[in-house]
Amino acid sequence: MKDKLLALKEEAIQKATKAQDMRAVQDVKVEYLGKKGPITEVLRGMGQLSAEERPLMGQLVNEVRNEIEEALTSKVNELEAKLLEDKLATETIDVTLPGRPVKAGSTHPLTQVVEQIEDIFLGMGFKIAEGPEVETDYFNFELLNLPKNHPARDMQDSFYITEDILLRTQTSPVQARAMQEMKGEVPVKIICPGKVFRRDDDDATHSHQFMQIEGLYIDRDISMSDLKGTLLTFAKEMFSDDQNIRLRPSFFPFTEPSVEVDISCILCSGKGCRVCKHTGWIEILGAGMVHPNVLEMSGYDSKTYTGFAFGMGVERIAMLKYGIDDIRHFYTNDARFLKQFQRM
Ligand code: 2U9
Repeated sequence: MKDKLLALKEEAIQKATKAQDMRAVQDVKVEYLGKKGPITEVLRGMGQLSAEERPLMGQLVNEVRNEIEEALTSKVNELEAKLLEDKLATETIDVTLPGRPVKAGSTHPLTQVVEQIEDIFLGMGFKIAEGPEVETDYFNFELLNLPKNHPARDMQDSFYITEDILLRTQTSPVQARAMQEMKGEVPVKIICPGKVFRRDDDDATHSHQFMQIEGLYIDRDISMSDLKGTLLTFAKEMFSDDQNIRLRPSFFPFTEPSVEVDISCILCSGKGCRVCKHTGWIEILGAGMVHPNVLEMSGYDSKTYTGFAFGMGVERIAMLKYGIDDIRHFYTNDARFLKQFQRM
């Protein structure tokens, strides 16, 4: 029996050593150490041995089994190491290969124009203020010298949520809020970019939602010439250094006097063309000196302080700067349009 066991051991170890893959190792294990294998059979026959022989044979069976198991484990380790080696050899990464291009998005052209305008005014010492898009009638109209019954408050012109709450029709309420927070302190020198909403039929030049940037500068001795200098600097930096501006009298309830501001035509430099309707000028914004009522209502003594304010539609500025002929391009998200504004 002892010889038989030793012969089995040699046979099993030889087969384990020769195994080419995990499957073959498993087969050897099942063949020699499995329930129906020869070693288990020897163990079953132990009962027929004498009391002296039994412990010796038991010890030998254990040794044989351990040695076979060791041979199997060592084979498994060897095969695993080889598998890893093969994998590393076949899966090497060529770091010199060009990468796959990542499709990057880009900021919306309107956002880009807002940022350009912000940079220009930040350079002149303005700060940026923001406020809610859903406003009360009080901040949107009342504080801006548009009392009840004013035609601009017509239900047909604005998106009312309740009788007293609406989507802001301009960013001016942000300035009114800023003035109240400043509690009569000066200077108030802010620009307010943001979305505004008006009940309008959309066409090539009108949109029921658009972006505005308004500005406000209140201090002692602020005059119309400060306004003109500020807007000329803006026009030169936004369009070109040889830009000129002109102010035409106008009317807004929140400013007195009020003006409309033109820039010399960016296409024909003032000579006259189709874009400027042969006038040489293009209107870009409205402005004026803050109405004394507006100053007083938000806590500023109109005898001590004066201020200027202006407002512009961002789409209009962007359309002029980039020669865009339809405001709806900004809101229909045609990738061919948007890609032209992709920044590298
Ligand atoms: C306060 C006081 C005064 C803001 C101003 C305009 C003139 C103006 C329009 C331009 C084109 C709006 O987008 S648009 O339709 N805006 O003409 N806005 S002065 O005046 C203010 C604002 C806030 C407290």
